[in-house]
Amino acid sequence: MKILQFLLFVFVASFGVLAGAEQIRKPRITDTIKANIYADNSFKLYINGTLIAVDSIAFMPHNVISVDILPSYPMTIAVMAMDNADPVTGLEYGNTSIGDGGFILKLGDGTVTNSRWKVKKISWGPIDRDIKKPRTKHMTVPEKWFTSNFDDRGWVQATEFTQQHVRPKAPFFDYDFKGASFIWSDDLELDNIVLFRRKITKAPDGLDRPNFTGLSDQVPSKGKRQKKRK
Ligand SMILES: [Ca+2]
Ligand SMILES: [Ca+2]
Repeated sequence: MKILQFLLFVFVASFGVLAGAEQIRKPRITDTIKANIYADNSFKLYINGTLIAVDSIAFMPHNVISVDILPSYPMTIAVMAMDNADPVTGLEYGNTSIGDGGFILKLGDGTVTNSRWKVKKISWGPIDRDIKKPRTKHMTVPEKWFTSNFDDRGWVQATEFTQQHVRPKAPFFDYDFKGASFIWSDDLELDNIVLFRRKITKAPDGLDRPNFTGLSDQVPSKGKRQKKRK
């Protein structure tokens, strides 16, 4: 009988260990990766259907947004990028000139912008570069365009532009964008609002990171306590 009790104890204990192994721990700041983003002139960034970052400056000066994100794969990145342009004329600086766009992103897992990203133009003008009688065209933004399951097969590949072409301003050079390319639709000047999408199936740097999806639906394990600093 005692042997039976012992076997039962071993079984229950093993089950507990196994269950504990599957239990998610609390994520730490070291589990996050940095997202560096620069847009001429502004952007909204969604990851896996959730709004993650918004450019804090709509027009000028040109700025970098650098935020911590908690990655989970597959990762669908969706961006609305906007050049500064009057919606009626497509022009800027008091309807006197055609401005140009540009978008670049690098994540701490090695994800970068390039021509593998998909793009769709939403708003463009002045049509035919006619500054005297400027006209613009606007498409309806597709419903749920930023979600993981959205079908972007009808979108085209983004066009890469050189750094010399986009001419990023400070503080672009203070952040890590190595390996990333500036992207837009094929018309950097006339297309004023564009949408981008890219699905990353696994981290480009090959690192195996824990998946903290659904963290709020369960009790995380306590894990090792970190020593308090005096
Ligand atoms: Ca423009
Ligand atoms: Ca611009």
